[in-house]
Amino acid sequence: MLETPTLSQYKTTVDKALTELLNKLTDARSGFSGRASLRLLDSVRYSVEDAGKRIRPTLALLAAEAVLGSDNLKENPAMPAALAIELVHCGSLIHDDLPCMDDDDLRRGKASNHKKFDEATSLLAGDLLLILPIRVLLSEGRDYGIDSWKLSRAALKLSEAISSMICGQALDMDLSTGRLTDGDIDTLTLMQRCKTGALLAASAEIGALLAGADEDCCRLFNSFAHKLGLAFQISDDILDATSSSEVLGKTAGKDDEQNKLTFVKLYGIDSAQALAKELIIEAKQELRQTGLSTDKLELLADYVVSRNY
Ligand code: GRG
Repeated sequence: MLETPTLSQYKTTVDKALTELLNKLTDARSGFSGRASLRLLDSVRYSVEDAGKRIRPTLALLAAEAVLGSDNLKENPAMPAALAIELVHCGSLIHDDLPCMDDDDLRRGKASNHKKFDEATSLLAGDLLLILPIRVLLSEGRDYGIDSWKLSRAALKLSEAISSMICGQALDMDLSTGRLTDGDIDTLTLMQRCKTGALLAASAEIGALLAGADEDCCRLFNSFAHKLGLAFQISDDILDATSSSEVLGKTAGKDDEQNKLTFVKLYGIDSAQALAKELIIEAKQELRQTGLSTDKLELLADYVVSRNY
């Protein structure tokens, strides 16, 4: 991700920090050791390590930088949240690929978690990655010296985003199974706002919050990232329809195959593309007007719609 040298350092840093975190969690005192959980931990590691573009943690770190006016990555107060958020995201991908959900064999260029392990293990790995991040945020945050009021607000926002994702996924399932038949643009926008937008919005908002932003500033980052989230999802729909499984690292053409309600279906590729670009322009303008924009945040916003996987 974030192929530009300016942003690739964030993926590298997050990759390394996640491995260190998982190593720490497997330490005997953490409650995860013992033969019973070895397979489960392997499954978690499989879906967390060296994987993904790390857009959400990067967004959290960049929002914190924008508030602080400093880009010292080593001391970025959003790091515990950035890691927690990526863990949630990885868990959601494991669940999303299960046969009872989107039923996909390929993820991030390799076998999806239940194909590599088994359904029960993957279900549990996803479950663990739902609750573990709250613990990570609170305990790593405390070790970072973040005050408990900020941490509890961040944990609340993260748990709200997780609830939202789950509701968005439920709506997606209702639509794709035909239980809900009146899906229109409002339904689609709501579904994606919950399923994809909520975690991206929480990333930016929590990053800002941990850096000391006030309520108004947090709201602004939330709104900025929701626009990014919608553009991100529109791009995802376009890539699903136009790219290949090899490039995407996940099965292409699934939306059509599973009769999903998508922006491509409602608007067509060209109009969907134009809408995504417009959203990014609006998002960047919003941030600029308040003086909180940075070159890196704008680079990330552009990447959301220019990415090819
Ligand atoms: C267990 C937290 C949890 C949720 C269960 C399955 C589910 C409910 C929600 C699904 C959420 C989901 C998978 C939304 C799709 C978001 C999306 C387009 C993901 C792809 O994000 P990228 O491109 O992926 O950032 P990488 O692989 O780069 O990390």
